[in-house]
Amino acid sequence: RRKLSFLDRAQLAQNPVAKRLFEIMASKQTTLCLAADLTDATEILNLAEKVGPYICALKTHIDIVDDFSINLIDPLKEIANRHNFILFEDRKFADIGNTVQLQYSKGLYKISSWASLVTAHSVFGKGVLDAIQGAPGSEEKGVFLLAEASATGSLITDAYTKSTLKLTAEYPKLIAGVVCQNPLFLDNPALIQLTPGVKIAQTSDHLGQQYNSPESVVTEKGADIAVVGRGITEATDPVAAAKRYQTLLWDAYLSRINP
Ligand code: UP6
Repeated sequence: RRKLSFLDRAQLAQNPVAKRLFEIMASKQTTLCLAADLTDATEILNLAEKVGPYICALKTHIDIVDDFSINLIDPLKEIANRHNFILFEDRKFADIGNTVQLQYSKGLYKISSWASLVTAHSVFGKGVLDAIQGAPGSEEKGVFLLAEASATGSLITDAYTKSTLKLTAEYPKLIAGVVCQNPLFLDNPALIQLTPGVKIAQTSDHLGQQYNSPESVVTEKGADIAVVGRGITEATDPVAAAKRYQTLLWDAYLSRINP
C-alpha cells in the first residue's frame, strides 16, 4: 500500500466509494478531508464552497448544527458535485443493527440519503455493518471502521484493533477503509487509511485530542487521507490553510510512493 499510486489502487478497490475517492484524490491531487465541525449551517456551506477545490471529502457531524434543516442538504450536495468531493458523515454508529439502521436512514438527518460515506465502531460486531448494507436508500455507500482513536487514554486495545481489521475483511464490498493512527494494513491496498488528529505546529488540545504533523501522518503513520478540522476552521484564513495542508500532504504522499 505504501508504494502504490492512488490510480493503481482505484483499480483494486472493491467498494465503489473508495474507488471514486481514489480517483478524486489522483485527479485533484489532494488527500485532505475537511472536518467541517461548525454549528452554523450557512458557515458550513460557505466553507465548503471556499475550500471545495482543495479537498477530496467533507466530513460532518451533522448533529452539532444548531439550525439544521433538511434544506441544508441539497446545497451541500450541489457544492460537493461541482467541486468533486465526497460527503462523509462521521456518525460513529455503535448499537444493535436495528437501531443503527434507523439512525442511518430516519430521523431529522436521513444520513443514508446524502452521505456516501459514514463511520462505524466495530464494538457491536457484524450487525452494524449488515444494517448499513441492508438499509434502503443510497446506491453507492461506504463505511470507514474505527480501529484506533486519536484521543489520549482511549480504551481501544491491540486485540480490539486486530479484530476490527478481521471484521473489515469480511465486508470487502461495503468497507471503504479504516480510521486509525498507524499503518495497520499495509498488505491491503484496496482499503483507505483515514487518519484524524492532524495539525501543523500543535500536539494536543485541552480535551484529549492528540495531533501529528501532516508529513508524519503520511510518511510514518501510513495515512492515505488526513482529516483536518480546527487546523482549517480556526485559521485566520481557512482557504490558505486548506491549500497549505493539501500541499504538505500531497508532497508527503509523492515522497512516500517515490522516495
Ligand atoms: N476524529 C478524531 N479522532 C478519532 C476519530 N475521529 O479526531 O480517532 C474526528 C473528530 C473531529 C475530527 O470527531 O471531527 O476528527 C478532528 O478534528 P480536529 O482536527 O479539529 O481535532
